[in-house]
Amino acid sequence: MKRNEAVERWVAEMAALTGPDRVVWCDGSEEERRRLTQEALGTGQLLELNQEKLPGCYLHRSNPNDVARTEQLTFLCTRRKEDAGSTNNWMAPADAYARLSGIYKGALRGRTLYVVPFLMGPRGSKFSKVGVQVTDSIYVVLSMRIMTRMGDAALAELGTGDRFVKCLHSLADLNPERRFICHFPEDYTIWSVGSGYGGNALLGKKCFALRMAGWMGRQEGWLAEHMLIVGLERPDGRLSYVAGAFPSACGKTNLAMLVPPASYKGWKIHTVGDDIAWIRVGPDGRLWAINPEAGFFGVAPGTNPKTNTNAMGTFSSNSLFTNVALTPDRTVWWEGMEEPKAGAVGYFDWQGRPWSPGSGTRGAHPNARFTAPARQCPSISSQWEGPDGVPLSAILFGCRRSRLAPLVVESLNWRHGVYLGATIASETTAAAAGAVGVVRRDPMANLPFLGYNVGDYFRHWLSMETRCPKLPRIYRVNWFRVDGKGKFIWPGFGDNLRVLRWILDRCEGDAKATETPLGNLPTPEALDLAGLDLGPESMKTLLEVDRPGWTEAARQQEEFFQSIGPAMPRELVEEKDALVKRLGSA
Ligand code: SAT
Ligand code: MN
Repeated sequence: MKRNEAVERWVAEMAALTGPDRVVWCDGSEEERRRLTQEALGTGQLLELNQEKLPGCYLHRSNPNDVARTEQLTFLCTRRKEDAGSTNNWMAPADAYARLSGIYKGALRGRTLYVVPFLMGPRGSKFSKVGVQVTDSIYVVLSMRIMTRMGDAALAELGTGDRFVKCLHSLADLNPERRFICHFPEDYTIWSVGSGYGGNALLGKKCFALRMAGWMGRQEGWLAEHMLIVGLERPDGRLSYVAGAFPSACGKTNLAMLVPPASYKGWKIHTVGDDIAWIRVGPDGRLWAINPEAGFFGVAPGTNPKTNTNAMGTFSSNSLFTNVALTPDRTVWWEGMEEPKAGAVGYFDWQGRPWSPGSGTRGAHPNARFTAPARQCPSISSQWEGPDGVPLSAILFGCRRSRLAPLVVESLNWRHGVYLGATIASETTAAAAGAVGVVRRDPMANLPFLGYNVGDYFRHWLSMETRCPKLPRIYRVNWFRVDGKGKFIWPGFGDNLRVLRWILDRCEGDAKATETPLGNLPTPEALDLAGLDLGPESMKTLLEVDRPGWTEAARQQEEFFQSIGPAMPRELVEEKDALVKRLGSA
């Protein structure tokens, strides 16, 4: 491999700061994977799973204090505080560098510094971007190997250039008091210390592909979004792609690889991505999306052959499992899989403690994860590594709301669609540290991952109207309404295709809708409900427009918009005012 002086210089600097015993450059080869795996098995960072049933699969148990993203310890370090905006934690760059340097200093004494060049986006795509992560965690190296195009492939793409994102990572002492995830977009730099967990430590993912790329996209005229990408093919061969933003742990992975209901003969699903989309205006004037990642970092609990058989197929080999339970024959188990017999012996919980099913404690952590190569997905699209990506027919904004938000709403136009995305509120999940089930604002399901001021972000979304002549339509969806007993009303999973079908039909102009104050809702007949056990009462709830509820919601939106300050675009405040007016005129 040809040497890249800029990378070498930066690695030398990071080594001088952290003081490792050894520096190892990763090339991404199979031999290297084997060697690192052996080493991690030796230190106990990985445990071998049953190699007959799960070939190439290993279990990792993280420190129990380090099991989810820590948003309160995540900072944007821009020169001007306004550039971080009202929703991000901010630290002055000089302060952040000084504070974290103190923690990194000598932190790798007795350890190895691994150098991991990685590519976000397909090889040979002009939209792809290179990063180099240095880390002291083999688990991180092996995860990056699955989640990105790692090693020589990335250095080849960089050539002799010096435009790469510099990612410094150390577990240090895993002390939550000394844990920081800092982004310096002006310097193309990410510094993360004190955590080995996914979104905190695999720096190509949320830190680069959303926060850093968001910053770049704003300057370069494109969008970095927390979205799945999926192709839907009808029996007659028509194929349309949809991108969908949903908060963490709200079913993006399941939707990206859904299995059509039995009555949908001839329909095919083409998975392109399950978490992140980089979206640009193509030469044909449409929006085109690539998936910058090469793997899936999915929530394990709840995944089973019924809810997501394609995920089960994807992680059946060459995958890592984090914080799941271990079975007597050294396979993996989590809540939502078939319950073993109560009192069965030989199980271990996610912390490695002897555990028995039915004991009343959890086997897997609620945010337990699988890390699996996308190419192994049975429903992977033939286009998933296409250098130009795929053209989008519709954009979904999803939320998890047990009340209020209807099953699906079509926006009236682009601006209204941006408003629908900007005003998402969703119940929190175990993907981030903190309380679960609390409704919070999550604009574009991207709140935790914004790389700049949320007001400027809204403006950037609005500006697509002038940049893109053939915009896709925007829809807001909610699969999570519950009935009086707290049970989900909509069956979800594969049956979500019924809603997507209405959306595709709308985009092609032949499905019925009713205009409501919220936007266009399907008429109950326009949704295909054949074979579902859903009475008219249930459908009424799923498609109701709760005027008092939305009037109160609009008031809360007003507060949110005001909290954004001067960067808040007036257009979205006007959209809210227009909603209030529509709600008032019965
Ligand atoms: O750990 S990640 O942040 O990558 C997963 C998620 O919360 O979406
Ligand atoms: Mn995510």
